[in-house]
Amino acid sequence: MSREIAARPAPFVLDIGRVALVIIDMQRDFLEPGGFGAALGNDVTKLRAAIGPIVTVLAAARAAGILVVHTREGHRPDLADLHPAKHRRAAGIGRAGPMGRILVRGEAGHGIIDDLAPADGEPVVDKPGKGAFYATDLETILHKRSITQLILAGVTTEVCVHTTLREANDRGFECLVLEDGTASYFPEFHRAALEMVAAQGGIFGWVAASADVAASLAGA
Ligand code: C5J
Repeated sequence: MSREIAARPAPFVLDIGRVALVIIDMQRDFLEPGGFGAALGNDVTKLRAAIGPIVTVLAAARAAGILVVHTREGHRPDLADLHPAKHRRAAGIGRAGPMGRILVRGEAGHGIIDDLAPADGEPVVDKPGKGAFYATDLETILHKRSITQLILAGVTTEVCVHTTLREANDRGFECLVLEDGTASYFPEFHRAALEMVAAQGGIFGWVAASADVAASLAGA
């Protein structure tokens, strides 16, 4: 069954049997004080605006029965999967903080915030990089379910959301990005990143409001 969602640069034709919601890195380490985002000098409160819209779309996605995938950026406790090049520019990774070792799997800070906790059966993809396809089994999970369309949400718009969007495009997925269900520590980067998606006839895909996406999922 297909439905149209109001989107930029053109309506998105949603194929309910082939779409997945991918929620990127809504982890305490990015959204709460004392984590990775804060260690890099960011105001983490700027990301909280995305939570409500994602909660709305997540509820609609679950009700519609579509695949929901969660991702988490982070590293093995021994940091064996942390490239020195990344470590040099993010020296806080692995250091002890109020939510445990920063950006390390199994620590409290690495976990997804309670509002968006994964439900039983929803795949959680752990990724060592910014993109959700690099060094993960995400592509296999999506292909096994015959997914061809992705609704992308999460943080941050210009880093992990964009990297995943670009990886997905080159793998042939149609991508719709939630304009209010993504956020950045830098509002101007958020705006520009969304513009980049829809510019040039939708060079990377579509941008839509969460309310419109949730309404389409609800009617599906
Ligand atoms: C960053 C991310 N910003 N999830 N990660 O380092 O966007």
